[in-house]
Amino acid sequence: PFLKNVAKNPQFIGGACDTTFIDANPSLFNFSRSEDRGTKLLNYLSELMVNGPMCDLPVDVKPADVQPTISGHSKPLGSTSAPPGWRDILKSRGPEGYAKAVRQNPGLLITDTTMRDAHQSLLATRVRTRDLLGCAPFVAGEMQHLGSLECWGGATFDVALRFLRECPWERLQELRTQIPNIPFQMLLRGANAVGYTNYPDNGVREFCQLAHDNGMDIFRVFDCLNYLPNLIFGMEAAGQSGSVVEAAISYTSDCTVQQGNKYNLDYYIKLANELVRNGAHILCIKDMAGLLTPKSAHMLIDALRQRFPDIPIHVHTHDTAGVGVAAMLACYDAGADMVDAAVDSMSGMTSQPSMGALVASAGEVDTMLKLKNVWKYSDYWEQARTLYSPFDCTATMKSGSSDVYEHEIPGGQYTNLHFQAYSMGLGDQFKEVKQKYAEANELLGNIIKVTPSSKVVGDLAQFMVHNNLSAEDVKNTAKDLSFPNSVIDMMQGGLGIPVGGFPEPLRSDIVGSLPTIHGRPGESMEPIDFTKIENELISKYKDLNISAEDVMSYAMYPAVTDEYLRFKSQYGRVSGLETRKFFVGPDIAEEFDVELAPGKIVSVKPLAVTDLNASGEREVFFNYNGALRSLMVKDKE
Ligand code: 3PY
Ligand code: ZN
Repeated sequence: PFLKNVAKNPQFIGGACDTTFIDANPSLFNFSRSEDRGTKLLNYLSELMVNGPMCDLPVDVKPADVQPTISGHSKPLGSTSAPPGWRDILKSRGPEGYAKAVRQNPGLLITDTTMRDAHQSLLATRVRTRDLLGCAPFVAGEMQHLGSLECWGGATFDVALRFLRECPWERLQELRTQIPNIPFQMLLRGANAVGYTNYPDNGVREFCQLAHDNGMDIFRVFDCLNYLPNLIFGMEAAGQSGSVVEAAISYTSDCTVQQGNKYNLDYYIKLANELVRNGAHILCIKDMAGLLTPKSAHMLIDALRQRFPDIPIHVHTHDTAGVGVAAMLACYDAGADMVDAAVDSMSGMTSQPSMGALVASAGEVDTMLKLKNVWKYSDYWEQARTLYSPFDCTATMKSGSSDVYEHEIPGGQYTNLHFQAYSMGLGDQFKEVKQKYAEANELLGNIIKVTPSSKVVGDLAQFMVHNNLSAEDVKNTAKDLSFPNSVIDMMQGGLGIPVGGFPEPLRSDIVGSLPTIHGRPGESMEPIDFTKIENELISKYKDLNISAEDVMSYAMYPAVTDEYLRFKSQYGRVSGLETRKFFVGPDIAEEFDVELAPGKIVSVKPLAVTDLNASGEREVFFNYNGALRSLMVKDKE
């Protein structure tokens, strides 16, 4: 636009200009409103430079100024040159054939959770697609014997749209292109899909199909109450898409305690039996809080192995108490085929146990992974992690803690609650929150606690802390208390029913005259009208190409997706920006390239931000691809 303005200026065309020409002609910088990608990008950068980060940085530290690198394999390999991996087996033999091959594999397969659960548990789920892609060629080229790569689902879907302003579907597509040889695995919250409440059946079915069509291979399906109808429904939705169905039993309590424990060994075996009968390709024990000890892990896996000799068993855990590697080795010893690990620099505490430690302990031959590659991969993440230091749980959390055996808080939630308490300078409150969490769980009938039921228990615990209520107070005054909505909804049956039901009279006291849902909630919900959503989005965002994926994002998260599309329409695609610049903006005089669209690279250098003018604005000057550009930005201070 600057060049165009100059070219149209009669004084310039007439040659009558000197070095004061620019100063004397401020109108040269009055650009007509341009919709081009570059202008949108500069809009975004200048907003950050004038008004600071658009999303809250919980800790007052800047992301590091690093470009994470990995030795060798910096370029995508492409589907023909990637070495064969387990996905090639899946593609040629189908889900049953893959499951059979996993079961027949004599060693221990590792699922790498670095790209999903590890950063969900340690870095508030903030890792951007760009930094996942930075190590993707290496993963495809050197880690091809991973049994699977958990890289999608859980909280990543919501956080990508809400905070990272990027499309989760594009993440899946781009990772798929760069890692064609390792099966991708996602976490599906059963009838809650990737959300926090049950969705209508057609929503979950269509979601699974679209995820499969975009490259997802394995769905780990769980239900937050181990409610069988929800689990079976989620399994069917995943299976109908053509994917591998990994049916997950959420693990709680201590299965070695048989008496007076509703979650004893018998409970798990009966549930496993139902899941196997209903078409699971793989059986998973999902230990979301990290409660499995070597003893309980061995007992549980041994019992399942004896009972179900043909089905692959996959175990997921968190290292909160510090026993993760030992527990996973016990699982291997008892006959598990696959366990989850996170690369060393993204492991430990509330994340998964260390991949390097597992490979060293189980053996390179057994795991088919080379330690030297794990270390290179870990080096990458050690650098990449510093880009997320404002979100890193180690700002407040210095270790794991074995009191998880008492409160049973899942890994990701433990990090959140810890951070909330400590960042308010109320470290003491965390102890109280943990105590109340255990009490709230008992009040609600000792339920399975994993997203979203864990959030309900957490909400009740915080409600009790803030209102200074004991469990007895809650029971005695339930009719008069204004419970959090999540608690009321769960008591109405919105998430399904836990084993043994919810305790009475508390349930009735909380629900009062509100209706109760009978049976599987999704069944009685009005189907999602995808055509209506599509039409609405097309007419609202005329400048965007609304895709089936956008429509699905909207169906899952209407308000969040609406805000994401509004952002995209205003600022364009920001996923090409380096992470530090995305979060806090660039420094003055820092020169950098941005990939605006695949293959379209532009060069940017911020030159100056002016003082505030009379209308409360600042002017931000850039050198953009060699041309001078400036934008006026309202200072919100
Ligand atoms: C999620 O649902 O996101 C989880 O990670 C549960 O463990
Ligand atoms: Zn987990």
